[in-house]
Amino acid sequence: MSINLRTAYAFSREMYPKLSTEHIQYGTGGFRGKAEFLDSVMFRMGVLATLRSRFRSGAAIGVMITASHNPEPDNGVKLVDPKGEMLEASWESIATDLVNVSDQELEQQVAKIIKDNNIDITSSSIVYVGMDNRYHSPRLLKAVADGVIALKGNVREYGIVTTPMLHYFVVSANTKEAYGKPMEEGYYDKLITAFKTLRNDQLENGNYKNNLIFDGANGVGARKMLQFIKRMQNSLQVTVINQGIGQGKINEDCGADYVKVQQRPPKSMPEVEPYTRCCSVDGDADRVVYFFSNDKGEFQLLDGDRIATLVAGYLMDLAKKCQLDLRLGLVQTAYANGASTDYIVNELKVPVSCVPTGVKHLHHKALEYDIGVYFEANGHGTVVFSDHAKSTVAEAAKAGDKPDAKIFLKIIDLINETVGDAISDMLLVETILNHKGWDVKDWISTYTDLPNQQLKIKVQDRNVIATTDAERVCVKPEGLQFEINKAVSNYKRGRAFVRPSGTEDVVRVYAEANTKEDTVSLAHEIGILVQRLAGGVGPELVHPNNAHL
Ligand code: NG1
Ligand code: ZN
Repeated sequence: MSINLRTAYAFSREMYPKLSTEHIQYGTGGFRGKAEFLDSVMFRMGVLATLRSRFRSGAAIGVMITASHNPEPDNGVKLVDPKGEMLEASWESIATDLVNVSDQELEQQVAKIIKDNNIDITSSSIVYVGMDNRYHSPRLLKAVADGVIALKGNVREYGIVTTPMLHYFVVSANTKEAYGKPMEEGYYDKLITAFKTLRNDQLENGNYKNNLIFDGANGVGARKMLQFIKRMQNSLQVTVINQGIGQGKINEDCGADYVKVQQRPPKSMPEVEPYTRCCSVDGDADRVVYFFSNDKGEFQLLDGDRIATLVAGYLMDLAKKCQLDLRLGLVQTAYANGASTDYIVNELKVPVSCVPTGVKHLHHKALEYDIGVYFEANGHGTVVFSDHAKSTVAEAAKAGDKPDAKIFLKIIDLINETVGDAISDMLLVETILNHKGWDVKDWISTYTDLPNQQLKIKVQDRNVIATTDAERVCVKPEGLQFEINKAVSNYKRGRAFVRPSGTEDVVRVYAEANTKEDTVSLAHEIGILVQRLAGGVGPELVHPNNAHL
């Protein structure tokens, strides 16, 4: 097989010219930006995915086209490595260099990647491509596919799928189907079979009622949930709201990010009984948070930290009941509510570690345990099991004398270990609540969240902020951390940090404190500090209490 690269680049210049010279970076969620500027990025990512597949001896590489929880005009692309993990860090910079070179330099840059990595460009390759349901996604998918074809690679298009489905397909293919069948039906089958077995016809138990409201964020998760419902035969009663298609824009006033950050239900929320269990996923269905309103009509959030503690507690009990000596650990980020960390340390007595934002950091750390539970507060997370854990549980289940080991085995099947999966996580939470006979009141009473708030601050260049210690300490610009410490010291149980977003052109501020009022004030103070010391643009932040003045 010979590849005429020159023809490929001429083709790319005409079909996918680079329209913007603004530098973009492969961040926490790959490349993100306004969809109209992404065609050349997509073409080049098709090229890169093919090279990566060849570099990894022909293993399937995934390319997901989505801007996750971001608004409809945005889109993005991220690559999935052979084991289902996010693209290896050293290739993130290769990706960044590749999308930033001019059309004229593209040929040379690709040649450099091939040479530096000693890639045999005639060897076999396969790229799996999926997309969310944004209207520009099909156009961008074609650009990725053309990038693959330009290098005479093979491409398999999955059409509209959730991000975790694509990760599952990649892993299934690369494990020669040991993990499952790399097709949509294979994914439904695996999860639904495990879920139904675990429910074992006990659809209600104690306080647990078989009834859930599912906010699909007008995204791909809504569509896939409807497919689940068709196949689940009422083993879970779900009402899907924000289904997309004529019901609103993706993530607009709904979805996991809106619910978590705004701390309120989706705008389109129907009237429901107090304490009705509701959950929201994001646009590509890799995050989920739960919520409900109490009998005073107050909104109550059960976020990723709650899911993590629920899951870790349950798995710990299960391991104990099966008398299995497995090391369980929990991984969080700085966004985890301080109260959840206290609960994990003091009540669950599980080792907990804090890593920088971005699922790749959490996933990586979780792999150090036999059972690694990781969740970002925003609801992105899963559980990973070591080979030792899997074989120990399988042996115990086979021995037959411990019925809980059979449950444990099915729980492993129900979990999409490849990446955070909103639907799989939701099915896991439903299973645990059912087994415990818990409703949302029982669940939320495990600990009391500290009030918390996030702000986005626009600055000239967000990279003037540099952090250390899992993003909890700001080392640049000089003096900012000193001022943050000073502000925090005035608040009981106060904690705050700042970091540049990896997916949006903003600096994020996080604050928590003993009361809601204190939290709002602390967040405001820190926001002003960022504006003053890190090159804020636009008008100075107004304290919400003065907003009407
Ligand atoms: P950035 O924009 O880097 O904060 C956001 C989320 C991450 C992760 C990525 C990927 C927060 C505070 N940050 O990253 O947790 O989910 O998007 O989509 O929620
Ligand atoms: Zn997402």
